[in-house]
Amino acid sequence: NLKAFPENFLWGAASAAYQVEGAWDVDGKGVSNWDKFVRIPGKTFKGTNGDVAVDHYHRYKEDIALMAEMGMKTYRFSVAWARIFPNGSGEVNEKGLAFYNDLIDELLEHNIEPILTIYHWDLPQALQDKYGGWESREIVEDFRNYCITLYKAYGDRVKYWVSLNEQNIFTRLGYQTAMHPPGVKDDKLFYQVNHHASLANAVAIKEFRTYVPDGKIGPSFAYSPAYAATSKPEDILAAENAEELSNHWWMDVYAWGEYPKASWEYLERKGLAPQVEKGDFALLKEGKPDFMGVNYYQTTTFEKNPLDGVTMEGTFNTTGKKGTMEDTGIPGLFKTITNENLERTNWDWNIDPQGLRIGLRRITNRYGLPILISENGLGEYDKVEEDGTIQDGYRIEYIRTHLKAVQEAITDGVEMIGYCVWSFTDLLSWLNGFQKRYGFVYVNQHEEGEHDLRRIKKKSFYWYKEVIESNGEN
Ligand code: BGP
Repeated sequence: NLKAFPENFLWGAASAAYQVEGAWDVDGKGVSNWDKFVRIPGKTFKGTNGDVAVDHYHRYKEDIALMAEMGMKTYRFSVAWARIFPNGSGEVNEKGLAFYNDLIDELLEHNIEPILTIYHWDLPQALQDKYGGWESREIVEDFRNYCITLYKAYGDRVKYWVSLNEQNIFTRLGYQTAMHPPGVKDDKLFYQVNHHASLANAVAIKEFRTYVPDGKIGPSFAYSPAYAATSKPEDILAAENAEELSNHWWMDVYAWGEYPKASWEYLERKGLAPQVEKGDFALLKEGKPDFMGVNYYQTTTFEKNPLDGVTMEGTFNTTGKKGTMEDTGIPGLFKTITNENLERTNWDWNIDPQGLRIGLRRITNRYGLPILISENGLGEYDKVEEDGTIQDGYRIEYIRTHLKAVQEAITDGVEMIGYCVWSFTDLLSWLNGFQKRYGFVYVNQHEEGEHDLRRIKKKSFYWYKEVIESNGEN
């Protein structure tokens, strides 16, 4: 017997500014690191950029009408920093502020609870140029100022806030694999950048208490629970090392203001531990979140990694062809392997609903914080049939099984705030263009050929509508 979903459970979907808005240079918006990065040849699938994306900037009313038709209770979106501060700091762009103002009002008019993500990867390029963006501590003050501006502008109406989206991913892809801006491979810098981002996260939360005292805020962490490849003790240790250095390294800092011990010692020995200044840990402890935002897509399975083994530089599958994922790891600590017990998508992401239940329980037991699933979903090729429909039964199956895992976790005692599917409409996949789709609503947007951006409800749209109507009983 499973417990029911809570009564005010936030059923929703999520997006990010760069992936949906388009209008990249409209109404005074400044250039972001992504606007620049996508113009470097070979960085994204067929050189796709977000200049237009799915043009949500101009079509948000149409998109919100579709959300309302579906009965969505919440919509998680992000603010483009460079719309508010074209140069990252300094003068506010009133037109940028007005856009999100209108978006928020439109959501509230349709009884959709806004969840606002402050930072979902698009950094004003001016700050990258000025002091290396996250590489400098200076960013903490600019981030503080940006946050306060948002709190003052929207804090009266927006009650749920996400501070940083997937700090572990944007720093890893930006500073270990060079797949995201600024396209660097530098392990030492990676940990330093993360320290700055954690400080910024803490400052965001600290200021939030003053400006939005009745709101709730937390980071969204990309949580991939670690499994051991075998029952060999060395593989179990590898999985523990990975859980600690790939997950607790961030979540412990969010929840407790501390880095996990063994990982810290390891990085110190290697000369990779970040430089910490006096007062940093006190500040980190002040940034305790109200909830842990969890973006869950898959688990990762680990085995022992020899001292001359693979590094974190290995790249992801951005080809859409199964079997093109590289193994990654830290020599001496752990390395990833393909879990043959699990199905995989065409992008080699394993499908593991039970891993979600396991992960939710681990977070609850370790941190005791309520959880918002801020992303979960299936990226696949979608096809418009001759009759104009999109039969994405595979997506329904993915979400249905993951929702069951959520309900099992609730039954296990996990406190859940809501569940945001990635994504509502199709949108730009950072490195995979428009071929890898996640939405309930198809958008006729492609790299080539005819693309009029029209919206088409997929089969999953009608299914999720019923899920929401029945509060998850469907
Ligand atoms: C998460 C990001 C999202 C989204 C999603 C799907 O890591 O927070 O922005 O992109 O992953 O990723 P992808 O588009 O690479 O399949």
